[in-house]
Amino acid sequence: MPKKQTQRRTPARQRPLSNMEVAAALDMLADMMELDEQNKYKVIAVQTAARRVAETNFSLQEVAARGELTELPGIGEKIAAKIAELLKTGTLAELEEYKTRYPADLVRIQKVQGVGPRTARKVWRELGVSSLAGLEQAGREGRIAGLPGLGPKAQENILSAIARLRARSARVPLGEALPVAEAAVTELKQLQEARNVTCAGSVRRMRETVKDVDIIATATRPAALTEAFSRQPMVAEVIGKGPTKCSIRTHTGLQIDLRVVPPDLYGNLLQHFTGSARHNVALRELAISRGLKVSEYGVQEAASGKVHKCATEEEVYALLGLDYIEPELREDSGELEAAAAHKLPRLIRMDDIRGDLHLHSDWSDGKAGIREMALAARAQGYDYMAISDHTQSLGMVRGLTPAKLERQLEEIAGINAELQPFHIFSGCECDVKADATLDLPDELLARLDFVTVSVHSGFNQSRRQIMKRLQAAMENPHVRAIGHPTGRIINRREAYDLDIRQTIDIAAATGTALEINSHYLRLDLNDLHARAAQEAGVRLVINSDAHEPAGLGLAYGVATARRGWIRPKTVLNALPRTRLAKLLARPKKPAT
Ligand code: DGT
Ligand code: CA
Ligand code: ZN
Repeated sequence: MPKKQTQRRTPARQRPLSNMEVAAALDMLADMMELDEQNKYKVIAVQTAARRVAETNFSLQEVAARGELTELPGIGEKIAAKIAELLKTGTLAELEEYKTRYPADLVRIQKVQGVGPRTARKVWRELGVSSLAGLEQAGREGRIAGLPGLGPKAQENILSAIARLRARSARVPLGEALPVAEAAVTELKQLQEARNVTCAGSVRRMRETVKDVDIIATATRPAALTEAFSRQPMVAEVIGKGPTKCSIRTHTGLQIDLRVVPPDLYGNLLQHFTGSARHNVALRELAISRGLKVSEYGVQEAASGKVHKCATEEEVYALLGLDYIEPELREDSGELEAAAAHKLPRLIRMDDIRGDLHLHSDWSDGKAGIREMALAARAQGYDYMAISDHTQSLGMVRGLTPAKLERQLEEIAGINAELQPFHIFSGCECDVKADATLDLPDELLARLDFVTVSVHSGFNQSRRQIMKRLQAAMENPHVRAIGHPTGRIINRREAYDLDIRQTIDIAAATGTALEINSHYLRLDLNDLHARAAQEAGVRLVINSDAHEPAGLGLAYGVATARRGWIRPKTVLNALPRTRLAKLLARPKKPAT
């Protein structure tokens, strides 16, 4: 027997699949189902399960052994069976069957923006293309343009989408990293050797994506802490371990670097490892101009050589004559100058938020009734909310027709009578259609308290047409806000081709608010755009876009706002209920 085959026959799996590997197999299955144009909801169920598995911070093997897979959120009988099969055999028969029918790389082709399953199968059947590189080459040679239903324009779009895909890094969305980071900090704090434990790096600065998680700790016995950390249940692999450092990879695939530092330097080191690198460089330069040298070993007086060790970050900044700078602002974008001049903004905080003005219910694609959403919003401590269900022309969703909206208004009035002083503002998330018309008649929009308009179609339109749509929406006197204004999905979809400067200017001129959508994959407006909007006098609204009570959180949106230097008075849903009601009772007016 040839040597190659013997090798292949060595036991298929000596090591059980990690959660990441199970998630990857489920993702692959979902991709194959999509390629095969299986039922959309079934695809989504498998994708959701993959995400749940990827987020799970304990060993699935043990859960499966106890027969408790179905107790995990979002995992039903059928998917539990698939996971069990993967854990037991290392493979999935259903997935293997798909792989006999389609080349595995074809799923990557369908993910190129503007391609999709049908075109992917077409280029494979007609051109024999089954990889991204092959698709790119076919495009360069002009062969895509010759296919039925495609043309030179489509070919050009595909080529530039591939280029963007290539440029995209492997950074993890904050919403996936932060829960893992927080769990790690909690576990570390419970170890008896631990004293202070804090997240540092980009996670602490709440960047929308992160490369890894950095944690700084102090300990009674540092080596005992790194040793104990390396043996935590969340650890899938120890990358490196020493007496004061430990790098691990969790079951979710994320890397965590733990550094144990001396207590008297905790402030210096936390400051150093929080970064950003650019903030630190600027801080060092500023220090030099004041006769000081800043490093992870302390703040040194250049003249005398005296070293100040700082147990807190506040001391580090104070020694340099600076006000304390919140981690979200540490990006070298004016924060040092502002801190020196005592002009840092009072940043918006979670407890400034009084309500949520973009919520869905089961009147469109939400999972809960209006009353249930209202009770959940009230339980968050909010004083008000707006119901903003999708409107009729949005394809997959049973959106609001004028008749449905009339009935919804009656239901809202009833619930308001019951729940006052908590208040539900009526509204909708009205589509602005590809032709720049709104999806519901003006007479109806005029009767709603808070109309948000969003772009949900025609993502590939020209900048001119996109701007025409946004302009038409904002110039409508009944439209109070633009939802997820750029349409980007982090790591998955580029923004449509809008002119952000012009969007902000029109928002200012018309008195329309722009949303910071708090979904961790949206987060648009982003930090920089939000800051520019605030400077132009535009109001922002930080919304969850929740489709169920569990989706109500605004933490990522508020973090984005803080990174954008946003003050409470810029934020519409930081207004008390009566002031917001008054504002909405009056016509929109331009920013002053
Ligand atoms: P990322 O890429 O999402 O992990 O971003 P960070 O900021 O967490 O970067 P990371 O993990 O490479 O380093 C953590 C912190 O350590 C960083 O924010 C500042 C500090 N640091 C790392 N490298 C340098 C450097 O070359 N110069 C300075 N001044 N600080 C650095
Ligand atoms: Ca980092
Ligand atoms: Zn939307």
